[in-house]
Amino acid sequence: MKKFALGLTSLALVFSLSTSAFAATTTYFESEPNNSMSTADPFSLTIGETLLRGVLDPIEVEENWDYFKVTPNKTYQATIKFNNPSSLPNGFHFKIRNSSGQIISSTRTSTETLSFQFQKGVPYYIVIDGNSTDNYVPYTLNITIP
Ligand SMILES: [Ca+2]
Ligand SMILES: [Ca+2]
Repeated sequence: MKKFALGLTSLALVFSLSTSAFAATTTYFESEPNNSMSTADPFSLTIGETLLRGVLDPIEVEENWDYFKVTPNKTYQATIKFNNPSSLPNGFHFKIRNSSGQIISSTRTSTETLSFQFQKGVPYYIVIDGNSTDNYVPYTLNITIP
């Protein structure tokens, strides 16, 4: 009987580990044109991982920004970083703008992680900025909410 109870406990442990390994991941892909607040690609936030994926075009092809927009349905504390920082050019970074267009937070390098609190019901714009990217640069921005 004691053996049986032990077996159940380790089974429960395995189950909870595998459950957390499959925590919600939602991916949103950009849709061009998205070079301004009015053409931003909408996304939602939830507990787990939210991925924003796109390609930053060379500066000579179009305006060199990708805008994403979110209006959270809850207040969330999040960490935000690029998934593939080493493959991004120097100076590749992102900003968070409010609905007036003001920059309220930003990174300066591709490897920086931002800690940010999204307030419920407030619109935010996340802007991917390649500085002076002269090549097509695919990126994944990872927003993690524990
Ligand atoms: Ca793009
Ligand atoms: Ca764009």
